[in-house]
Amino acid sequence: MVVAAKKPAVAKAATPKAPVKAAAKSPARRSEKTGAVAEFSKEEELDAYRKMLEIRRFEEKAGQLYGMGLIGGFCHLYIGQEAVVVGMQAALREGDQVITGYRDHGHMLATGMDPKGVMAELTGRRGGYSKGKGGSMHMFSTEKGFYGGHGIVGAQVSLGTGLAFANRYRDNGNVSLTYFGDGAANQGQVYESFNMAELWKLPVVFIIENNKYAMGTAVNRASAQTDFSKRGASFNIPGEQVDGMDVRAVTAAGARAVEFARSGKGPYILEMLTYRYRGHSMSDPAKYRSKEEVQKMRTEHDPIEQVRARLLEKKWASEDELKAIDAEIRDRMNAAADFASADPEPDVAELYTDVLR
Ligand SMILES: Cc1ncc(C[n+]2csc(CCOP(=O)(O)OP(=O)(O)O)c2C)c(N)n1
Ligand SMILES: [Mg+2]
Repeated sequence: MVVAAKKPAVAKAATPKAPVKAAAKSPARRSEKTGAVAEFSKEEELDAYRKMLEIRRFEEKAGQLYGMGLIGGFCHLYIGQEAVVVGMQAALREGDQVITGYRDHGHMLATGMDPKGVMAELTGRRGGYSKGKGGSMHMFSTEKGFYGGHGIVGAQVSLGTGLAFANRYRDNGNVSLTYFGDGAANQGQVYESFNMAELWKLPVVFIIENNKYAMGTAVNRASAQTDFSKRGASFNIPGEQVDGMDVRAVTAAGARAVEFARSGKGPYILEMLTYRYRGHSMSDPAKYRSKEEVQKMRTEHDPIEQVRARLLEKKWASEDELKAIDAEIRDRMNAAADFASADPEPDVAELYTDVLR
């Protein structure tokens, strides 16, 4: 595979003057419904830049702590997929819920959970969201509307549908964002959930994060239907494919889907075409894809680079200003890591508290 020459491809693809032309290069990556990519204001671009960078820097720090032996067990990084959660979160309002699988740090940060509490949970410390007893895959914050963090592939889909059922029952107007992967999309309970969600017109948006792999298995080796936006067809659930590397496309599709669900029309499926740069978990031999493939996505489709290029191109921010934002975020993530390294582990007396027996 040929590696594309450095950055320009991203800068060019992201040039605001020619978004449609750029998107036409890979039609499958555009929102099927609208075709066009919504423009962002300066504030929206800066906000997306900050939020995506916060997730990226958090994850890089988590990767370092894992390498230092401070994080044990599994740790699944979200690097590369940041535009999905940041774009979707923009459509939510207080009271809405988010639920996902084990690749969950980005979702938590997007809902506004504190990086210190998330990092301290990764290192198994008292100040962690689950008091240091849950780890990477098991964190919750009802305050921020985050319902986990689930290690059983696909399990969150029926739970997320249940959240939507409760919303409907209580008639509170809230929507459940239920995220799962391309691999999880082949689980049986997903389809039982789809059936009930459409039958009872539940306010749930199913977001399938198609990052092209389930552990080391490529989508086309495991899925008979690789267009996941069509997976609800036999239940009459509408779906669309979205360029999950372009935060503007995600934001526009997210707003449409959430509005659809909130207005009582029932569930909606968004297939996010995205990519993870790191391994499945920290212990991934990465033999199932080439370095060139990863590099090509990084140089041509990186979600943060796209925003950065637009900000510079439109002169909405200077290199120095963007560097200052980055420095401030790095400081906060370093502080989170310091806290997560210094905070004590849970007391032995906590062994049986908060545990279902
Ligand atoms: C029910 C169940 N089966 C198998 C596993 C092992 N497993 C963990 S992650 C994973 C792959 C899931 O891939 P995908 O849904 O695409 O999510 P991604 O990791 O790409 O975010 C598998 C098979 C599991 N945790 N639960
Ligand atoms: Mg996957």
